[in-house]
Amino acid sequence: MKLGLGLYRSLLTTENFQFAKQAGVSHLVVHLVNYFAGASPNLTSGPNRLGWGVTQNQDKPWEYDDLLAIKHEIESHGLTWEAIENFDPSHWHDILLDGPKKAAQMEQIKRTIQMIGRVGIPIMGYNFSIAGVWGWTKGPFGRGGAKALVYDESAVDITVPMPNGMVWNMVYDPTAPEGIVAPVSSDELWERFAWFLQEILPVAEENGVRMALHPDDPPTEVLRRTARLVNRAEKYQRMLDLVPSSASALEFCLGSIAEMPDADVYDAIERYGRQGKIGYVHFRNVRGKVPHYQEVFVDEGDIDMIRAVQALRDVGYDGVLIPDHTPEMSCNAPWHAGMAYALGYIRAAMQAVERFAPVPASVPAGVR
Ligand SMILES: [Mn+2]
Repeated sequence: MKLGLGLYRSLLTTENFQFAKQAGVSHLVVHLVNYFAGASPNLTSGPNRLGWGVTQNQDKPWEYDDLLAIKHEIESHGLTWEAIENFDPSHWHDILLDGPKKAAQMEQIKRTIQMIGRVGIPIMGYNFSIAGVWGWTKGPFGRGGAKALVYDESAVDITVPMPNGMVWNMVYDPTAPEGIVAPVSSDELWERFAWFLQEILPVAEENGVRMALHPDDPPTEVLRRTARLVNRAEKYQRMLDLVPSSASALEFCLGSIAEMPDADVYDAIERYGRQGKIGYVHFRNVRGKVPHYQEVFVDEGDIDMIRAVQALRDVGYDGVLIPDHTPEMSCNAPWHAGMAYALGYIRAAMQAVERFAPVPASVPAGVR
């Protein structure tokens, strides 16, 4: 298994590459979307029109030269670029919303996947979600007053619709006419998703890119009047069976899976790990499930993270683990301190499991 770190575009600096290397990281996951650009983030629910900010990249797809320059920069620090995380809402809003630009956006997404393959980035992480990540509150709710996220449906009206021009909790069209995004049923959402998979997976296969799907965060049935896709661990199987492909994989978020009612994280690792379908792992712990849970430090919470690492090892998983949404610690570098804490923990867990846990006889060959 490999230790990774997720970096936002604004964090792609020499200092942060050094920070990663110093923490024992070998692989990076990069977010290219400029969250919060040009807007203050909406960290609580409510009728805020901006969500995570405005993205106006409709006619600005990612470019080969940019990605190649980032790759060279990453590699010059002795690191490997494992995955891109998330499409820009500007690039695929009408694929999610079944809008008029759907076909044109699909063609561009295909060119983007071809380009990602040419650059040599093995995984494209994505989240096929209309409402996106929304409904939580950030505050000093963590251990010792660490800033962490709480999701509590008794405190938030999750039926508040999205304004026109928004998808995935970002604004792609600030000039959209007044109005709201129409409700979307589960059947409609799965139809749109099936079409997307049928279109993209052959291109991904051909270009050596794996498409890794993040589950719903939060894993409610419906959010802002739109259905959720993978809000139960077994729906990952539905997705894999819908359009079978070697390029179809999971951005396996331990935290989101633990938040699902009735989910068993270790069973899910076993089930999807045995199929070789775990693309990379979001390593995060949580206390509680929908409708009320709290994000916590990796060493507390409902998931026995050592057991999770052992379960990953037992299915022969050899991919990347990255910390996810780590609580922020009180100091001059709250994000870095939280990440360093989680990275140290994950590294220790991997070393302990490799040193002390017996290797099962049944590790399937060729599974990563
Ligand atoms: Mn996650």
